[in-house]
Amino acid sequence: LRIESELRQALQNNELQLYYQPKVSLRSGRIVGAEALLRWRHPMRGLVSPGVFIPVAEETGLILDLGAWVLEEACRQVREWRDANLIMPPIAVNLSARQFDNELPKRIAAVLERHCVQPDQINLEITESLLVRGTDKVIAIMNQLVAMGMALALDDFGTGYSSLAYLKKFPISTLKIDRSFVIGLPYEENDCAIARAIVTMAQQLRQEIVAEGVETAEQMAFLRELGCDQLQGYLFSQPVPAAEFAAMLREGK
Ligand code: G
Ligand code: G
Ligand code: MN
Ligand code: NA
Repeated sequence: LRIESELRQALQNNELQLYYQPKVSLRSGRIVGAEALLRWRHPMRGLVSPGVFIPVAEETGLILDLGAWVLEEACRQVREWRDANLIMPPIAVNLSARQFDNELPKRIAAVLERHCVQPDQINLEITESLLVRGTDKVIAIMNQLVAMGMALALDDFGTGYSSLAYLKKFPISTLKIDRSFVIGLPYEENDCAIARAIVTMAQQLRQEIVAEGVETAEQMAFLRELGCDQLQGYLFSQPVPAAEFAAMLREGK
């Protein structure tokens, strides 16, 4: 309960911040995107992890206000970067399943318009739980977002209940292999088999594939060999504040 009320205040007191973690092309080694990740600078507790407060926000419904703030802030930032003449790859924001209602496409369109941001500058990351609830209504909302020009990525792939059938039904252009399967590469046979299967399937479905949580050069080499498109992880960079991310781009990374 305390976290909930403090989180409400955090929204008003500017205690929230977005960090950006680069996504890197395995072909060119260049930054080709970033994921925006929420951070909370609590005046007493210091940096509070989203692993702690996102579940509370999900439970209480506060995730709707947080999610709206994240979209607004990401668009504001993209606009600021553009005004500074930085060429930005797409920035991905995480969407909670709870944000997925009929009004979502309209709400997102309004935020994009307010900041004069093109829809292909913002990607949306969704989780498998949304697909499992996957009614025709959810598919219709996704199709509207895609029709607006937005790309959808499926986060944490492999940890939930999604199957081949789901992947065919939903207009998803990118799969993100969950960190838990990347950890054991290239030494754990099971992780290798799972990673190989996911990449092969994604290629057949013409989806881009991003490996999460890449920490070692060996993992990277294995993923490149498999034909994975992008990596995200500490090997290249942790999530960093906006100014640091912009500096990385300026250095031509
Ligand atoms: O950044 P970190 O690995 O600590 O994030 C922990 C969890 O919080 C991850 O599962 C991540 O997806 C989630 N998360 C981070 N930022 C956001 C956000 O803006 N919205 C939602 N819904 N989840 C987020
Ligand atoms: O659930 P989601 O994939 O949105 O969350 C991404 C989370 O993974 C972020 O909290 C981020 O800080 C974390 N993360 C990103 N790269 C790495 C990594 O290489 N190793 C580990 N252990 N965590 C990572
Ligand atoms: Mn994510
Ligand atoms: Na993930």
